Amino acid sequence: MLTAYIGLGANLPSRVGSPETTLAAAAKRIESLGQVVARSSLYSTVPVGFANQPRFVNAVLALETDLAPRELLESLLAIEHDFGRNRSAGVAKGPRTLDLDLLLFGDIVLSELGLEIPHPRLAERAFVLVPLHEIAPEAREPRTGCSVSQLLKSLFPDSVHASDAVVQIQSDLWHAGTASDVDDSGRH
Ligand code: PH2
Ligand code: MG
Ligand code: MG
Repeated sequence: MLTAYIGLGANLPSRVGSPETTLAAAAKRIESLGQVVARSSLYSTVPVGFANQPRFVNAVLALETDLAPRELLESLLAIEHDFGRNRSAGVAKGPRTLDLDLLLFGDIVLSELGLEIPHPRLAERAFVLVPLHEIAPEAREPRTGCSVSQLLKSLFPDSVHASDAVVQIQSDLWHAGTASDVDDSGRH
């Protein structure tokens, strides 16, 4: 059993509703892959890489699972697909209904076709590091041995809170999900 940290992101509505609703429903689906032991808050984040698109909603979950890396990846891709993610139509780093990224998985270091663990851009991305830091400041990036807390400090030597790049959202819908009363149609 290993702990996986999974990044969730969305900036377009899906069949179940707004990005916030999609993330709540996706989190519920991820619960079927093991035990979700922590979930960050939701954050409204400035788009990185392709500026002309709506702000994202991002969050990170901790999942304890017996799945192998490739099985976990395939399961995450299936959930993305279920919420309308269409990889063939999109711009790289462009808008999407749901993105699920495997950020860390125990201390596994792996680089295969379509699967790199830890996530190669983890240390550069405030929209990943801020929610990850909220739930796992002591987790380590196994390639460098750096903790999430150290990575965040290197990215923001001063304070991340001074900008509007990553802003925490209060969401009853998201927190209601911890009581497992949101189904994947987005209804309570
Ligand atoms: N995902 C990307 C590219 N840019 N920007 C934000 N704010 N949040 C994301 O999840 C995101 C992004 C590629 O997956
Ligand atoms: Mg991504
Ligand atoms: Mg992705």
